[in-house]
Amino acid sequence: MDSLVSVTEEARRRLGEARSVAVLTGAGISADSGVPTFRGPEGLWRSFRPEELATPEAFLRDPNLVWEWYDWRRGKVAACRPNPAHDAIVRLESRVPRFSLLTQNVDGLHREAGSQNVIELHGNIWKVRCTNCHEVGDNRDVPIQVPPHCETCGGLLRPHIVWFGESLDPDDIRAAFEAAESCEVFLVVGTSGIVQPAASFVSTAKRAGAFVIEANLDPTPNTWIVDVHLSGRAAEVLPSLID
Ligand code: BJW
Ligand code: ZN
Repeated sequence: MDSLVSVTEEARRRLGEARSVAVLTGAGISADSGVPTFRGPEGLWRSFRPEELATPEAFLRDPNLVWEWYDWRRGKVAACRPNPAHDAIVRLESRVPRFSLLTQNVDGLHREAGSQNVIELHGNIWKVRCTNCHEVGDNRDVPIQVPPHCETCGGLLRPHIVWFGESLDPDDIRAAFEAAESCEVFLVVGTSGIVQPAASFVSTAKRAGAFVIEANLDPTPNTWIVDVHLSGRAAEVLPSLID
């Protein structure tokens, strides 16, 4: 039977030798910074119903309610800093010739840590989009005026975030699948692996021949297809895997 040490060593060796790496992250990597996750015992979906807050229908019904929820979350994220897992991914990017970071997180902590080639699949909590003229802009107001309006046309602004039932940016999806299909090592960190299409990048990478490493506190639906599952907190597992 493989010992934990040899499995971890194999993962480290593969990552150390790879010339192309793609990383997929989820809420678990930011949990160590204090950002709430969605699922699990302390996840947001324990206290809030996604269909009332994270769908276009919910926003049409009650934009103020949705904005108040985002205002509360923006306040929480504003108090959080990148952790050693975000920092380790920055170091990984600096030494790998072809590197892509695909994140489902909207908190912006990867860029704040210094990651360069980042695709924010589900948008960014510090961006707003006009429902009328569709212009996207930055807004870091905490608290934000509820509801906020577009400076250009006066239209109602919404969070620049991908809600359930909405399509991800087609260019992002294309780039993400391309990264998953062409990398030698695919590292998936802190995601429950149930939200599509992001969850499917893991099996795409595996099918295309990548060595797949998962780092998570718990097993996920992806665990049975990955080559190595490293159990633990991202802020501890990633630095020891990457450095
Ligand atoms: C740690 C840790 C530590 C904790 N260290 N680890 C195919 C089949 C079925 C359904 C669909 C399908 N295709 C599309 C759908 C519908 C839907 C979907 O996937 N639903 C599923 C729930 C079944 N997908 C969509 O609607 C997507 N759009 C789309 O596909 O458009 C085309 C289409 C539409 C409709 C039908 C068909 C096609 C859009 C998805 C947008 C997701 N948006 C959200 C909310 C954004 C709001 C916001 O942030 O304000 O994005 S949902 C929420 O989940 C958020 C996250 O990015 C996303 C993923 O969550 P994540 O990151 O995995 O977090 P958690 O909390 O779930 O897990 C945390 C993990 O970390 C756990 O595993 C812990 O163990 C671990 N952990 N602490 C390491 N310290
Ligand atoms: Zn506008």
